[in-house]
Order: sequence, then structure tokens, then C-alpha cells
Amino acid sequence: MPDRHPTLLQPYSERAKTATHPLSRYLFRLMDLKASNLCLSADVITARELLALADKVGPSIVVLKTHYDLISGWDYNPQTGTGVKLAALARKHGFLIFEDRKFVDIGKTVQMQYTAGTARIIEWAHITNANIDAGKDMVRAMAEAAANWKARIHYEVKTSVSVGTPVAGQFEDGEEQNNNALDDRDSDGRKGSIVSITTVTQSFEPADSPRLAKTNEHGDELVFPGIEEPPMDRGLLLLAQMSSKGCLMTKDYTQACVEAAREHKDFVMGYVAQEALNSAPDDNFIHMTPGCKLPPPGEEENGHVEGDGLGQQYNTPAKLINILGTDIVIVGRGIIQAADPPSEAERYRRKAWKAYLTRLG
Ligand code: 6AU
Repeated sequence: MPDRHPTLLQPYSERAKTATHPLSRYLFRLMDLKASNLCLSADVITARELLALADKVGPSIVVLKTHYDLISGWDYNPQTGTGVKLAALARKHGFLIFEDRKFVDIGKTVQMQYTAGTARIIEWAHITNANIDAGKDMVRAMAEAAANWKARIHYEVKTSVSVGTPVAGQFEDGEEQNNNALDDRDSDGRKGSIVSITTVTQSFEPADSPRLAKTNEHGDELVFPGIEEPPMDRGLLLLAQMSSKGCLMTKDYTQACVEAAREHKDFVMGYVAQEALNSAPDDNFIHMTPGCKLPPPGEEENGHVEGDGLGQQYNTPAKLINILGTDIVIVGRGIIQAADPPSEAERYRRKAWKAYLTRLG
């Protein structure tokens, strides 16, 4: 880690002013507002548990991380499904959604995995991450996909299909008709018999139309006070270092992540890493760090925390934020498996925020 990069001593509210990515600017402001640099890794196994946990722990966090593929009962409906419900909870409590998909493949494949398929991750996840072992072009491919998606969602395709006997005046300007039988009269002026007509119309409607206000039964009218809703931009975190024992990511790989981040500042928000990677004078990337656990309440705060026996290694928020310089700690089992997850989340939030204030000095 470079010694005392300026960002390590800058308050998040200041970094919000100079971050290049609109979502990073927003996230830094949100952190400042909620006094939170905590991400919950919501690794539960049913959609019901996921939504209940997000609702309960939402007040303490700024990011909620999902692994949608370990959730049974994930509802893929793009209008009413689990992604939409999660997005409503994110608006209510003020947090961003980070789908921990760890994309890695050729550019074309990741574009499709990101924007299409069953989960349509781009629709509901503000942030996702990528392992760039496949090469830096993959990041460009994902950036392009996100830019196209954003350009597209300014308009929504309105499709309607009607079947039946048409009446005069039914068709409006711009509509396509695959069978216009409106004037189907014979030479005697008698109307011919029309069995049916199918009309497919498609038009683009501005996305700010009230018709597109996303509503669902999950209290969507609630919006977290004190800050506007996040921008529609999507952001990527590069998986630059891992918390697991024996991780094979080399220094060269991590350095390639740093280069890729600098080349795609409009899409890459920062890193999932074990230490701060900002080193060039104008680097202001955000760092999120998993492998974080506190010793049980009452025990020495900076004491050793055992791994999980399956390769996961843990550090305390104080070490990760104050010493190693990360910005947001990612906590899964430390909170989920506690007797009372919301109050344990608050304990993590307080400790992680204190570590940040200590770092500022
Ligand atoms: O706190 P835990 O150990 O229960 O959960 C940690 C979470 C899991 C992992 O898939 C994820 O963080 N993770 C990641 C991420 C976020 O990409 C990288 C890593 O190096 N280690 C790690 O544990 O959901």
C-alpha cells in the first residue's frame, strides 16, 4: 500500500466532490449522511429471508451485497420480482445494491450475462464486480453494455397488442398495422366481413413519464430522506485481491486491475481488495473489503479472529479501515449469524465508522 495517499486522509464528503464516477460521488455522500461505511453481504438462501434482512438491516448500511444465484425462490419478473422489491427497499433505507457476480469471460458473453438472461442484473444492481483474468477488454465490453443500457432506459418501448374488429379512428400516428382493413367495402358499399384483426403498436415513451413510476406493494412511496435517489449510472468494482487463503491473484494481476480502473473511470468505481490501491496523485477509487469480522462483544476489539475453516480469513474493521486503508467493509456471517442481526449491524457500523474517523486523525 502506498504511504498515506491523500485520499486516506480525506473525509468521504470531500472525496464525493472529486470522484469521477457519478455513483461513487453519490455513495460517498450517502456514507457521510448515514455515518456508515458498512456493506452487508446478504448471503441467505431464500428470497423471503433476503428481503426481510434488507428491510431490518437497511438503516445501518450503505451497500447491500447479493449473490442472486444462491437464493431459492428468486422471482425474475422484471416488474414485480425480487430485484424490484430489493430496489424499493434500497430507496426506502438509502443503500446501493451490489450483485457479487464476479463476471469473468469473453466480452460478448459478459455483456449478455450482465444485461440479459434470467436475472437481468443491470436492471436492479447499481454495482457489480468482475475478475479480469480474462483480460481488460472484458471491462470495456461491460462498460459499453452499461452505456447502451443507460441510453436505452431514457425511453421505454410501449408495446400493445389488440385483437378484434377495428373501428374508425383506432389507429394513431406512428402506429404500424399489419392488417389495415378499415376500408374493406365492396363495390356496393357494403362492409366486408372481418373475422379479426391483430394490431401491434410500438412507440418510445420518455422514461420520466409518470406511467413509468415504479410501484409495488413494498412501500415504494418511501424514499430515504436527506438525499436524492441515486443516478441511473451503473458501476463496476474490479476484484483486485481476495480474502481467501492461498489466493492465486498475483501482484501483476492486481496492477492490471489498477490500470483497467484508470482506463475506465466512467464505469469502474473501484475495487474489491484487501488494501487501498490508490497510488497516482488523482486516483480516487473506492475500496470495498470482505473478510471482516469482529470478536464477540466484550472481547478485545483488535484480537485475532479465526477463519471459517474453508479458506476465508478475517480482519477487524479497525485493521481494514485504519491500517490497510479500505473505505467500506463487507460483512456477511458476522451479522447474519448473530442472534439479533440489526443490532449486530449497528455494532459493526459504529466500529467501522470509528476506524474511519481515527484514520482521518
Ligand atoms: O463475511 P462472510 O465471510 O460471511 O462473507 C464474505 C462475502 C461472501 C464472499 O463471496 C465475498 O464476501 N467475498 C468477495 C467479494 C465480495 O467479492 C471477495 C473476497 O475476496 N472474499 C469474499 O469473501 O459473499
